[in-house]
Amino acid sequence: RSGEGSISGKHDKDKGVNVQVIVRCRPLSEDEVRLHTPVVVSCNENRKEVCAVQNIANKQIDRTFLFDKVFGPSSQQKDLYDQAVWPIVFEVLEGYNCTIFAYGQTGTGKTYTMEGGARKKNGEFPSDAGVIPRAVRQIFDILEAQSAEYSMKVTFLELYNEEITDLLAPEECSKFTDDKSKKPIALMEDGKGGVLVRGLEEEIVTTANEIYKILEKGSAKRRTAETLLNKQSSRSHSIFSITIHIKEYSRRRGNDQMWEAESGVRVVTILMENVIEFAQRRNCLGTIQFGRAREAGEINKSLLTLGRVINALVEHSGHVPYRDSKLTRLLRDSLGGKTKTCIIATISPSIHCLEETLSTLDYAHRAKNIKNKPEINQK
Ligand code: ADP
Ligand code: ZZD
Repeated sequence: RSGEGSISGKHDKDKGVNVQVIVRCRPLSEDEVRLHTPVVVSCNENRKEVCAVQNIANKQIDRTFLFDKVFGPSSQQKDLYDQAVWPIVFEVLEGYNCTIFAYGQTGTGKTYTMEGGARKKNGEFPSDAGVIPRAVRQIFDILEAQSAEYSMKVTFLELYNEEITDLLAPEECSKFTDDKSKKPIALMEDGKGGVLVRGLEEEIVTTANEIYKILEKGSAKRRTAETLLNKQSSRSHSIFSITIHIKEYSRRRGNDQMWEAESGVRVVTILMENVIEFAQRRNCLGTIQFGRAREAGEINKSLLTLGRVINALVEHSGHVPYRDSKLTRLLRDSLGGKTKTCIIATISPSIHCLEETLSTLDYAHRAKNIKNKPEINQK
C-alpha cells in the first residue's frame, strides 16, 4: 500500500526491496606480502564501509563506500556465511526465490567465496568450504529439523562466449568437438518473468552428499571443458541452482506428523534458489596491469549487457536490455524481478588492483539501488 503516511520505505512491498550488496576484501597473498605490496583498501566492518586510497598527482584522495555488509581480509568463510547468507537461505525455505552471486576481478576470491576449499578425502566438511556447500548443508539441516517432506533438484551450467554448457549432461552429450551429439539448450521465457533453460539436465537429489557428488562431477567437467576448448576460465560464468518443493503437513492433536486428508493436502511452496557464481574475470597478477582500452575490447557481451541492465534499472530509463545477452536473461528475475538477490563483490587490497577495485566498488554501489519485488511462490 503506497497510501498516505507510508514511510516504511524498505519494506513497502509496492516499492520493492533493494538488492543486498556486500563486499569482501581478500588478504594479500604470500607472494604479495613477500614483495611488500602496498595495501590501499581498508574495511570497517562495523560501519560497513570500504575505503580506497588513491594518489593522484601526489595528492591522497580517499574514496569511501557504504554497503549492506563488509567483510575484511581476516574474515572467515563461516563469518560471511552466518552473517550474510544464512538469512537468505532461510528465506528460500519460506518460499522465496533467492540468488547469490559473486562479482569481481579475477583473483579476488569469487571461487574461494562461492565454492571454497576442496572436499576432504575423509568426507569431513572443510572449514574453508564456501557459500554453496554451506547452503546445501543448511538446507538439509533445516528440512530434517522440520521433518519436512520434500523433493529437490539441481542444475549446473556454464556460460562461455554466449554458449551454455550443461555441466551435468552425461558424457555422450558433451563431445565438445561434435556439435551434432550436443543436446540443444535453449533459453525460453517462462511467462512469469523468469527464464527456463530447456534441455538442461535436472538431477533429483535426496541428500547433501548427493549434491556434493554432483558438484564434483560438474567441477570436473568444467575443468575438462576449459582444457579442451582452451577456454580462458576468466571469461566464463557458472550457475548452480537448487529447486526445492516442500510438502506441508499439519500436525493433528494426538497424531504427530499426520498428513491432512486428501482434499486437505496442501502442496504449497515451490522454493527456488539460484546460487550463482558470477565471474567478472579480468587479470590481476599483482604487477601486471591491463589498460582500460584493451579491457574494453576484451570484456564479453554478457558482462557489458549486465552493466547496461544495472544502469537502466537504477536510472529507471525505461527499456532494460535483458534480452541482449544470455547472462542477463538468466539473471532477469534476480535483477528487478521477484527474486531476493545478494551480490557479493570481491576485491583485492593491493595497490596494483586499485583501478579495478574502484570500478568494482562503483559498480557494486550502483547495484544497491536496484529494487526487486520478492513474492512467495505458491502453487
Ligand atoms: P577468482 O575466482 O575471483 O578468480 P579465487 O577464488 O581463485 O579468485 O582466489 C584467488 C586466490 O586467492 C586463491 O588462491 C584463493 O584461495 C585466495 N583467496 C581468495 N579470497 C580469499 C580469502 N578471503 N581468504 C584467503 N584466501 C583467499
Ligand atoms: N573450489 C573448488 C571446488 C574447485 O575449484 O575445484 S570446492 C563447491 C561448489 C561448486 C563446485 C565445487 C565445490 C567444491 C568441490 C571440491 C572438490 C570436488 C568437488 C566439489 C566443494 C567443496 C566443499 C564441499 C562440497 C563441494
